[in-house]
Amino acid sequence: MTADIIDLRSDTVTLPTPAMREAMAHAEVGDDVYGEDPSINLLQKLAAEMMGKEAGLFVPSGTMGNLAAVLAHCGRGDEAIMGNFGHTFLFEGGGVSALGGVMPHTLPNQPDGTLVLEDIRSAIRGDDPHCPISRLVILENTHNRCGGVPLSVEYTQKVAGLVHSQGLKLHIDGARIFNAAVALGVPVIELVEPADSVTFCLSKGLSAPVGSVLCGSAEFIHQAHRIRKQLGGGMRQAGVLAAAGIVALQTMVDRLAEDHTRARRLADGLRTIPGLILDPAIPASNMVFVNLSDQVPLTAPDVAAKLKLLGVKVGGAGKRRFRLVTHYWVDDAGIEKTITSFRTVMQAA
Ligand code: TLP
Repeated sequence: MTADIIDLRSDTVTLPTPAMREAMAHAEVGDDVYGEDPSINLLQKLAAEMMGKEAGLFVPSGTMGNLAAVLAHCGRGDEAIMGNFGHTFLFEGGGVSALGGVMPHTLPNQPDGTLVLEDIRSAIRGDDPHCPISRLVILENTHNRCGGVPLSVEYTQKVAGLVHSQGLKLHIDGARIFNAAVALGVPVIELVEPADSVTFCLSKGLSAPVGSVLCGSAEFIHQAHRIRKQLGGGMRQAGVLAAAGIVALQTMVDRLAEDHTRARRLADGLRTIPGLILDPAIPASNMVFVNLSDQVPLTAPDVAAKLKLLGVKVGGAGKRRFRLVTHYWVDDAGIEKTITSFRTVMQAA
């Protein structure tokens, strides 16, 4: 990423840090399908310890982590309860249905990313041969589409209590669980303790080039490991990737607070520009959502194209809505440049 291009489309655009490249160059590797890649084994151990789970499984993407989790928890025809704005429902290619025959049962996500407990209770089916079997509930933390909001420990515990009392399992799509922990000021282990499984991503705010880790009980991970092989995710000498993931976990977690501070600064600046309407809540983590007011004669893609000419890339989230995500490769000057560029484009509109 060159410093003159400010890329706020996502934290997935982050490049590996120099320390990661160094670790990758010297990574000890082996055939991971035989369980012989020391770097992957170390990453999985470290990840499991950080999540307070028995075991971890390195997967190429968050999508595969969530898919392997759903397939490990559910059988064909079973139902997984999830938010209608959840990433698994909206943005994972329908994989749970296409590859697992699992039925998504969507419930309305509230603006704070939660599912209403009563909605979950009513969605869980009784023992009736007419109905699919309710097997799993999925929460997303932080919740991407709901503004990057974190879900609290208390809420997660309540959902887990309900879910477990009915014999279901709880999976957390924790692609950005470290952002949630940092935003809430709580240990990540507490956020995921109530869940049976969690996927978290190394390749978003933590800046590793590739990969996510799925964590859960040893038995669950044994099953997920088989499923990863079925999905074509057995990666051989992928320790070169895991080595970057280890650096990510060891050095990149605490600094996420800087991204959150910059997201607030960005929101404060954009709020002052006529024609832009910011979501009322202060950004809770690293995402800023911006709408164009009805008076602006341009669409979001028009504005994004003009910003790009000024060296600022923003993500579309609808015809009149953008998503801007702060990360390691956007510094204070990048935030100021983004605000100035938006002002220039909006003044000319
Ligand atoms: N999210 C991407 C896009 O797919 C939208 C982004 O730019 O934010 N869970 C959550 C909550 C995610 O936001 C994402 C990626 C994933 C899972 C999937 O991760 P990958 O891209 O590694 O498959």
